[in-house]
Amino acid sequence: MRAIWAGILTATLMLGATGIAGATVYTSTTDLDRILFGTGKVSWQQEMPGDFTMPYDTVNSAKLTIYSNFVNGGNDYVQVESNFVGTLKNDTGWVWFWNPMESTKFDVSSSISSPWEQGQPLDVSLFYNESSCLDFLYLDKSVLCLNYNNQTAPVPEPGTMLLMGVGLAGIAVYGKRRRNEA
Ligand SMILES: [Ca+2]
Ligand SMILES: [Ca+2]
Ligand SMILES: [Ca+2]
Repeated sequence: MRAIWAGILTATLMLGATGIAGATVYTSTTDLDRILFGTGKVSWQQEMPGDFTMPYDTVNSAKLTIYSNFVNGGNDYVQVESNFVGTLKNDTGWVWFWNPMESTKFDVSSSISSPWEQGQPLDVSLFYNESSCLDFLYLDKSVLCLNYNNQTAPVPEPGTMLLMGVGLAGIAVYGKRRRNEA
């Protein structure tokens, strides 16, 4: 009898304690497509997976790639969730009419931290400085690649709650019997 109660209780606690975990890869693209002159700030939101929340989910890696060209000076700073993550790579194209897009990859994993609400986007800002004569930069798009362990918040189901109740009652009865026997 004792073993049956212990088995039910263990199974119940295991069901209630954890959801299903697994590494998930998610990507989102934000089209920016703009020419920036002088100095200033551009902000945008990068979509995050709809089932991502913190606590519960954990980030394995998070890379944000920004595509741009005609970038000069190494003074164009990228901020993610209020953290500076680096500068845009200077443009290496030298032919005006043939200028391939440059990509700069930023590690933004430390910018994604608890608490993170469901549906909350990633806030990104670019502080640009293209202030020399006739200077500008072209901002094309940003792409997020997020690898995370998706875990669901434990939601006890009515059946589980009932089992747990029965299990606890069993322990109480068992304990009382032992005391009475002693
Ligand atoms: Ca989740
Ligand atoms: Ca430039
Ligand atoms: Ca610059």
